[in-house]
Amino acid sequence: MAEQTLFIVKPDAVQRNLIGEIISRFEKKGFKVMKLKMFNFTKKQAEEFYSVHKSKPFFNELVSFIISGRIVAAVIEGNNAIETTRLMIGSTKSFEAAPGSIRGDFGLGFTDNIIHASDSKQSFEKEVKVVFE
Ligand code: FUP
Repeated sequence: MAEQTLFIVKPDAVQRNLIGEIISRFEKKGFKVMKLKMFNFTKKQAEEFYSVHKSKPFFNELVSFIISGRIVAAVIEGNNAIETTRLMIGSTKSFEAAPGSIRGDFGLGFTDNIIHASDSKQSFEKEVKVVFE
């Protein structure tokens, strides 16, 4: 069943010229790129985007990082998009992420962990509004 999800190439990956490499993985897997945008989050947008983490001790660090440079957001579509994309990005701590996953292949960071992807339909719907509307 065709489903959509959203991912963000984070500032560390944009800085390291990994935009094409990352988008390419999703295209090769079979997903269609439906929306694509390069921009900087305002602080307000970033706080809204990450509002589920508002009470967490790492919230300020997370917001500072995501606004620290340009990012690329994409909406992609394909079978089982949300779950499959989460598998493709790998676990949150890049230094623990499985080789073969995006985080596992390209980074060692935790806050600076290359890529974000929606973790549920509810997150996708909220995130797509913050980024594209
Ligand atoms: P993920 O969905 O894999 O991006 O991970 P989480 O939703 O658990 O966390 C969101 C972001 O917060 C992650 F990209 C990394 C960052 N984070 C920290 O910087 N410190 C923490 O202790 C936990 C998460």
